[in-house]
Amino acid sequence: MATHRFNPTFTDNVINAMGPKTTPRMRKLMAGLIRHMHDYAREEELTVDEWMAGVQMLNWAGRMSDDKRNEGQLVCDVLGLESLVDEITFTLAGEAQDAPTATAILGPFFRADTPYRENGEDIVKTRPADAEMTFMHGRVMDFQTKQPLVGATVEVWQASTNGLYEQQDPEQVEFNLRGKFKTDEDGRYSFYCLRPTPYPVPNDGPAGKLLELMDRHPFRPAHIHIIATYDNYRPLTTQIFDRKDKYLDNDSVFAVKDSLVVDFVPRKDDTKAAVELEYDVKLVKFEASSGAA
Ligand code: MBD
Ligand code: FE
Repeated sequence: MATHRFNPTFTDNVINAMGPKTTPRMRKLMAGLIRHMHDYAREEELTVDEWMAGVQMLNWAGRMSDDKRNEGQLVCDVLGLESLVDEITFTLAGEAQDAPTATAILGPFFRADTPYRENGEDIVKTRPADAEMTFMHGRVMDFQTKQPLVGATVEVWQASTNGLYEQQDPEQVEFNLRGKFKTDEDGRYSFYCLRPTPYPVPNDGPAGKLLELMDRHPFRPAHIHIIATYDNYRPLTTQIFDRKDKYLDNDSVFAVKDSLVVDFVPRKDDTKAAVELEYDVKLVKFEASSGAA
């Protein structure tokens, strides 16, 4: 059976070492992981030095990670794994013509404890000199009925124009460029934010090293992160991207989807913002879902 010149029973021995108390899912996931890792090592004839370089990368990612830095996730992101898992998990929801809002990856800069803010509030608490202020607004609605969802939560976060999220940057006040909003009686949310700008993912760690070794740039297209939730609806994690951005076709973490590309347009009669973005979020009710929730 083995088409290679290495010990033909080795991989099965490792897989079969799992005991009877392993859950079926764990047995399947680990067997697949072991089989693919071993096949990979045999196919590439991975040397001890090359394998150890990978181990050092993993250890480096671990040492670098804390509550402000998730390097393991970023390594997965530059290798496309988080975007692939996102696609696998949400494929059924994202394919129809009139589709619910598509998902995109969470990324390493989400913060669980972001405060609620009032609709119309400015999330730019530390304002960069080159800020292009944006009024973002829209509705959250039921994907099928198009009825507004009153009291839905819309959580957003974005990097500043220097390419840093607030937890990466001691110059920004805590929770700058983050906020949670509740939709009003018409299902509407609104806030002022920055027009997002493209930036490099942190490349001073193993993710950056991997990008360099693969001769790839670290840039992400300008984006705003969104999580929208409502009782009995499938929670949505996504990102929206500026159509004018030059990195749409080569995002360093492979997260762009056509339906998530949006247009910022000039805003009239508002001294607080030069551009605006209207964006409606369409959520899927759990019972109405055809796919795996
Ligand atoms: C980001 O800002 C981001 O959104 C993702 C997904 C990965 C790295 C940096
Ligand atoms: Fe991001």
